[in-house]
Parts: sequence; structure tokens; C-alpha cells
Amino acid sequence: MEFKKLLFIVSLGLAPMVHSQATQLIGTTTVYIDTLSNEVNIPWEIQLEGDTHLWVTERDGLVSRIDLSTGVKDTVLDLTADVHTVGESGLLGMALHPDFPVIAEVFLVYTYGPEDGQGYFRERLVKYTYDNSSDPTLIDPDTLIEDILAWGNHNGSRLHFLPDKTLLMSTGECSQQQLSQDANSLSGKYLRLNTDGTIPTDNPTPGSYVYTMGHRNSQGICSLPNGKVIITEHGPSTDDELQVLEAGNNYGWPLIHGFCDENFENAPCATGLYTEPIRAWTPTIATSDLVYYQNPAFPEWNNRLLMVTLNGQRVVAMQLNTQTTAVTDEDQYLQGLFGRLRDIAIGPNKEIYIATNSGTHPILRLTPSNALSVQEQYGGETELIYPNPAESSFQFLNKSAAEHVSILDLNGKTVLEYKNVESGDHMDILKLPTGTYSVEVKFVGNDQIQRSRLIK
Ligand SMILES: [Ca+2]
Ligand SMILES: [Ca+2]
Repeated sequence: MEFKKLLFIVSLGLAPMVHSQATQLIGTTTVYIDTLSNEVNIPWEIQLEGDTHLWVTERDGLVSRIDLSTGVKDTVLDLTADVHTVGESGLLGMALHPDFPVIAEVFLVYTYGPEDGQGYFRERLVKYTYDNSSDPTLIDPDTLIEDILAWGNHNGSRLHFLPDKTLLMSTGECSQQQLSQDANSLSGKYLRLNTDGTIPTDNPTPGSYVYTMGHRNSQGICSLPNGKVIITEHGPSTDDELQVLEAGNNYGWPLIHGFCDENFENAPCATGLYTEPIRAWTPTIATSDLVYYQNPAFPEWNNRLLMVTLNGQRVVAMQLNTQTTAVTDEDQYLQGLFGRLRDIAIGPNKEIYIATNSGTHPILRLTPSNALSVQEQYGGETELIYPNPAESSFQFLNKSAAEHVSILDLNGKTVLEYKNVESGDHMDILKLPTGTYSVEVKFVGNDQIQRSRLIK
């Protein structure tokens, strides 16, 4: 009767590896890992909509909403005919308006053709309106910025809202390094704009979108509780970077790689014009997006900056000093388990979503065991089973073996029974209709019947 859930089949390189694990111990915290969706192809950006949906962009041109409780994916925009995809270009960054859905605006960055004779094409930022009437769709495209240089790689692009509701957009230098230091080019920059596409009057240079310069290819950005904005930057063969983004700064590419620590960097560093990173990685690990995580029930990741990496195939958890001038502690997690990791987002119950970039590109959900406590959510009942609510199966939080498990509906009728449940077993509830149930358990070595509520 027992049911072992095979959750992952991850292919890494030429030697396929099979993972059939549902839990991962991170420090002393048990983290349950499942797949929210296996229906996406090369996800680039994931973002929560309230506490019900995860929006995702796919590089080929689809924008979709995934229901957090069912995993069902609903495509709201198909740009595959408009997107020009070569290498790492295509549909990239996305941001929902901070007041979504009251202000039902969605911002998207994608590259488009035609190619010129040298293999270059263009990138644009477009605002859509979300029409939630009957069949949810993105409508009324309004191009905010276009004609940005695009190429097979180094196109950025992440979008991020500042507290004043202006929008930041990263652009890559398309391997034309001199553009990063050209104040008249939109490439190799962070741009800042109002949501109607106009230039904010308090941008560093009046009349210019350019917010910061000297970037190579930034694909990670988040805000900290102290208001600072942190970005990641892909280095060349050395020096992936973590930077504090501040208006008007020049981050030095291609004159300075990482810190000022090599002879060729002496002259530019001596000018004092360039901002050094707060952390650099050599060899590079392909630093992608990041979030700031706060959850006292998950001490290992609490108050840490969580960064996903592509080539590095891991989550890097970093503690920053209070001045945000240095990384004071850093640990590596999930190394190699799920391949390349592209994006990360935090859900309504402090669960963590990760968009992967290997194999079938699943979107993973990581739920620390304490994040979904029955007591917290439903008050006062024995904290017995996990997850709760559950979709397809549950197990005992304490991993105890049980002689007998009965699941009863609200009329007290037994609808499902399991006998001789071993430690860590999952109990299948796929057949059960959605609803509220009572679970009665006779654990091994305990004469008392324990009761808990189960929500499916
Ligand atoms: Ca993101
Ligand atoms: Ca250096």
C-alpha cells in the first residue's frame, strides 16, 4: 500500500542521473522538493502573482501563469512569431506592476529581427495590459523602448521595480565591450524609466535612460530590506560579480574585471571613477538571479541573499554585513542536483521556486518543513502530516511508522486506509476529491489514536 513518489529525473550532460528524492536536508532543516511544472521550455523569468500564481517567461516567446495549487499552466501570450531567438536571446525579463492587479500591467523584454549582415538584431521593452475577463490574456502592447542592440548572447535582461515604481532594465553589451563605457549607447547598462516609457526627471543624466553603466551582462537583481539594490553580473573567464547598484555609478567593464587587483587595472582604478563589486567569483559560476530570503523557521537561509547559478549548478546563500559592503558568510547548496539554475522566487508560504535550465527545465518548489505548519494555518490541531494542504500524497512530519491510518470525510466515513506505514512513506491521496478530511493514526508503540486535519 505504501507509495514512493518518484519526483525527479534529471539529465546532466552525457551521463543521465536519476534522482528520486523528495527531501533534502539543509543544515538541520528538512526541505521538501517537488516539481511545480514540467510544462515549460527554457524558463527565463518567474514571478509570483499574489499567493495564487507563478508567472513564467519561456525564451521561445510564451508568457504563462501557473496555478500554485494545481500546477496547471495557462498561456496568456504567445510571442513566438515576434521573438528572434539565437543562442541566449529571445523572450527574457518580465515584471508585473507592483500594484498588480489593480494596475494590470506586465512588462516584457524580448529580442526581435531581422538580423543585419553581421548577425546583430534588436531588443525591446514592451508593456502589456492583463485582461482577466474570461480567458486571461495579455493585450494592448505598448513599446516603451526599442532598437536596443541584440546578439546571440549578452542581452541581459532582468526587470526590477524600485520603491518609487520606476522600472530598472539591464542590457548586455552584445560583446561590443566599448558600448558599456559609451554614455550614448543603451547597451551594457541599467536603464531606469517610468511605466509610461518616459525618462524620470531625477535620472543621473537629464534626458537619458541610463541609470548605471560599465556593465557586461547582468542577469540578476533584487532589493534588500534596507533598500539597497543588489545585482549580479556575468564575468568573462574570471570575475562574476555581486554589485550594489547605485544611481550614476560606473561599474568599470571592460576596464576593470572584479576588484582592482591586477596591473592592467591600475590606471582606471586610480581615477576613482569606478565602483568595485562586493564579491567576485573566479573561476566563474555563471551568476544568475537572486532574492533576499527571510524566514526564521529556516535558519540556514534566513536573512540570506539566495543566488542561483547556471554553470555553477547550485544555490549560493550569502550573509551581508549591515553596511552592505561585503559578504560575511557564504554557503553552497544543492550542488549539481538539478543542473543549471536560472531564476528564483519566494512564494506566499516562504516556499522557494527555482526555474531550472537543464534537461526538461522543471520549475522546482522547495518547502522548508516548518513553512507550512498545520498549527499556524488552521490553528490548534496536532501538527502531524506534511504537506498540508496536500495534492497527491502526504507523509508524517515526524517520520514515525504507523500501524494504521484512516482518512475520513466530513461525514465520518472512511474513504482511504493504509496499514503498516513505514518511516518516511508517502501516502497517496490522488484519488480523493478536493476537500477537508480527518486523518486518524495509530503510530507504532503508541496506543493513543492521533488525529489531524488534512486539506486537499
Ligand atoms: Ca526573477
Ligand atoms: Ca580585477
